[in-house]
Amino acid sequence: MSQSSHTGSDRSSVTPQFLIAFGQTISELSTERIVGVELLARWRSADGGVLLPADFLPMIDGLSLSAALDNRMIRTAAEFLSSAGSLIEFVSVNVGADHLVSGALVDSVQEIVETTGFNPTQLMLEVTEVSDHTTGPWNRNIERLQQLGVGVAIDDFGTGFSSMTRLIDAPINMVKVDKTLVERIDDTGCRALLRGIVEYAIESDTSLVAEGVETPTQANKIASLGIRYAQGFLFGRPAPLPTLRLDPPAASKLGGPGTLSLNEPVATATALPNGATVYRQARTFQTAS
Ligand code: G
Ligand code: MN
Repeated sequence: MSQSSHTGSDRSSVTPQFLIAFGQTISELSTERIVGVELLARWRSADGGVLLPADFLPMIDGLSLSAALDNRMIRTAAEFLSSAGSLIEFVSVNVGADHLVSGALVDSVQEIVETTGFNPTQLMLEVTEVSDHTTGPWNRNIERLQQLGVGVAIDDFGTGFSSMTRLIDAPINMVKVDKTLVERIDDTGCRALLRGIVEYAIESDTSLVAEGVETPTQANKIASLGIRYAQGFLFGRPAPLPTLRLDPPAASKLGGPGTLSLNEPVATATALPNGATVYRQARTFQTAS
């Protein structure tokens, strides 16, 4: 960065202190329970606007700054888990495939686990295959993360370079089915392929998340195929972490009747350090089949 040709104001727009973390919830379809939160990096620009990764990633040229962004988000995940970790099962963070393949990611994660003391089994790292990386380092570093207790998810599965052989060679913990496949859920071929992924997930104990679920119809079709988890605007839009609601919805998002579960407490309240109170309600829903 010291050799950057950016002007002063441009530089301030890519200075890490303007990084903010949004979160988007991930729900279990059968219960509509919120099981996880994906952290999404946003940058506050110099003029006060919010930049999406598509806007700022082109400014991050080179591995070292994008690795710094990954590490910063992993630290944010550790902080978030210290306040909300008892309410959810995991927090996921998007990391660069080059960062994973280089091995530096594993070293950083290990250092953050040691210095912050968060529970590594509550961290999921999402990686998107953007090119045909060498299999050896890819598999080895995934295995090292898993040995630390950290989970690995393949993001945007079904598009780009994500390949089936990767899944066969290196067992991962979660597959996130890309939004483009969710949009084609009525397509016979798409459904057949997804059924295959569901079989794979059962066989290898991999969690399946459908991404970009926007309608109750999509959610019900996804659920009936056997995909367990979903994420998308239907369940919650990305929002700044302090405003994120982790309690179940008051009414079923899938259109089924909501029923209170009688064998669990009606609600437990947890005070967060930011002063907000999170109510976790024991509520189960029947999904329309
Ligand atoms: O590649 P990845 O899955 O990490 O991308 C997450 C991005 O997808 C977020 O920036 C978020 O704003 C967007 N997103 C999440 N859910 C939906 C959705 O239901 N519809 C659309 N159009 N975008 C979504
Ligand atoms: Mn992601």
